Amino acid sequence: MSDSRPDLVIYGSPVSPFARKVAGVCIAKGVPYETEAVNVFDPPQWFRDISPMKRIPVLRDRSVAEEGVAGTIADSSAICAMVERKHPEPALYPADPMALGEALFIEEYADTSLAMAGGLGIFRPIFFAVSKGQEPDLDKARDTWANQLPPIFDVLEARLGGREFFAGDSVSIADISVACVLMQVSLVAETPLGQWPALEAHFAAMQALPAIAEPYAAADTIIRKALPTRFDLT
Ligand SMILES: N[C@@H](CCC(=O)N[C@@H](CS)C(=O)NCC(=O)O)C(=O)O
Repeated sequence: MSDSRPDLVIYGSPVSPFARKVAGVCIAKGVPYETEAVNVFDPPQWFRDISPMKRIPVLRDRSVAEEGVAGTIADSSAICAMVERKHPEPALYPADPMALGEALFIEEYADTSLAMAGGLGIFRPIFFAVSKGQEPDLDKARDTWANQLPPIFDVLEARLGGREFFAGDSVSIADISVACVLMQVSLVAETPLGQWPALEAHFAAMQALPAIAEPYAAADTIIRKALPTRFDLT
């Protein structure tokens, strides 16, 4: 009897922008995957063993090993690079050395600066409070939208330089990373980007891609149960 299960399992939740990034890379490449939910705030021992930084996502490749540390990779950037090598088409990392470097920098910038501001400054103060039955910290979220995010959006706008993609001439890991992290804000708040027209156009184009839209829809279904409408932070 053949095993019809996909090789790849994403441990985590679509509510994580980093788990959505990995799912997006798989979708863009047509690679089947499963998602297995893990409560990262109180993970079981088997998950602590495969996630030394106690973070989601972690990927398992069942074709390598079905349990234990073997066959697992922690950290979305490491996972996406591995999936690219295993499934090279369509390429999501530019071949040109400079464009590759630019793509990896934008991925890192999204995963750190943008994620810190959007996640810790907006998503968590709203969603974590609401899911505990508390009032959302809208002052903090509004301050983040007004003061912390604009300089980051300025950088992204400048790096786009009016182009369609952040690096190279097709969708890359940079575009997927920025969209997944920015959508963490969209899960809980409106994201008016009129001041940054290239970023606004990029964000709209990315949201139309199944690689971005499908994992986001899974997260949105979860979030909307606790938070029926998004906040206006302006
Ligand atoms: N650099 C990591 C970041 C992963 C990360 O921060 N994940 C969050 C969820 S979005 C997490 O696991 N947080 C657990 C915690 O804060 O204890 C990656 O790209 O995978």
